[in-house]
Amino acid sequence: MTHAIVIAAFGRQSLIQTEQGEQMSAVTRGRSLQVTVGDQVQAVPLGAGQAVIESVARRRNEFKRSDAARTKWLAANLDQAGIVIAPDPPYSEELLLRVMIAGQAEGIRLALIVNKSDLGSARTRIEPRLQVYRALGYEVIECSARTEPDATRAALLPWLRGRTTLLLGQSGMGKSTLINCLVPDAGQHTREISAALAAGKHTTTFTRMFRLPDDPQGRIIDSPGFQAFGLEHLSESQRAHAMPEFEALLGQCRFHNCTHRTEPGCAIREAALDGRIDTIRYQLFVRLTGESEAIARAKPWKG
Ligand SMILES: Nc1nc2c(ncn2[C@@H]2O[C@H](COP(=O)(O)OP(=O)(O)O)[C@@H](O)[C@H]2O)c(=O)[nH]1
Ligand SMILES: [Mg+2]
Ligand SMILES: [Zn+2]
Repeated sequence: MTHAIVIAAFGRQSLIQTEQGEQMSAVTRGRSLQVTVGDQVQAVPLGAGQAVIESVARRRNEFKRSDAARTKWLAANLDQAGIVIAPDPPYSEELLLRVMIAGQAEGIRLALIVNKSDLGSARTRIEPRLQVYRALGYEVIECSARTEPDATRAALLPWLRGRTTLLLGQSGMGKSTLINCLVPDAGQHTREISAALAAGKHTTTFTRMFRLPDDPQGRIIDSPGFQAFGLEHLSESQRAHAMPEFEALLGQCRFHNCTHRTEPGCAIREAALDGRIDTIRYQLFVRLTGESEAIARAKPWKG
């Protein structure tokens, strides 16, 4: 039995790496055993670069999204996550809120990576939003992966150093450009992993972990871009607790089971109405709750 870490996952196939640095393609024993990138596993080598994963260690945290039908794990056992946004095409405030709630609910340290900072006027337009995130305590790191690769490395490598970081973001923000800027041989690695996983042409549809140059402990995890980010795995209360600006106000509403939408005496709505908390995030939060209820109503009753 060998101890290993999952460095790429594609369906039931994964690529694992032992402490000695040996890589093997692996499947799990049994369908109920699911692995994701960053998992610590016990595996039995079968020879010829193959292995069977027998067990998965308890996760310190996990970044996941879910809709009514299924849950998708992005990665586990993270030190932090960088959410990549850009001024053009404009990032979605709603997707950003959802990703932030998912990470915050797991206690994962989050930073915003604002790419394409070279896009002057579009960049200026999002500045008020960046101020909101800075005020909430999130680190905001600016870069231009395509036009200023050296400055981008200088801005990001100190933040990445010695840590395991998940990079995630909606498509088009420049995540692939960023990975290629930070990991010199990312393209070659991805082709090798893709071949090992027999993923064929779907080179961007799986999550994989890279080593950072000149950084023995540093790891960066690239994940596929997304167009939707469901939070069905989180209760209303867990979502509310994942909003840092709500924290001091929770418990001050008139009703203990307040949904912070229309109830009289809601401390959070009052704070949004008089500008003490950001109204855009508040309104998006309220919309999440409404959507969740619609799904709950549509589910058949199982008595
Ligand atoms: N202006 C500008 N464009 C960028 C920058 N980084 C990436 N892009 C462009 O944005 C587009 C999407 O980049 P890509 O890395 O494929 O995004 P991904 O979908 O997030 O992986 C491409 O046309 C890139 O050339 C940047 O720093 N500045
Ligand atoms: Mg990409
Ligand atoms: Zn309330």
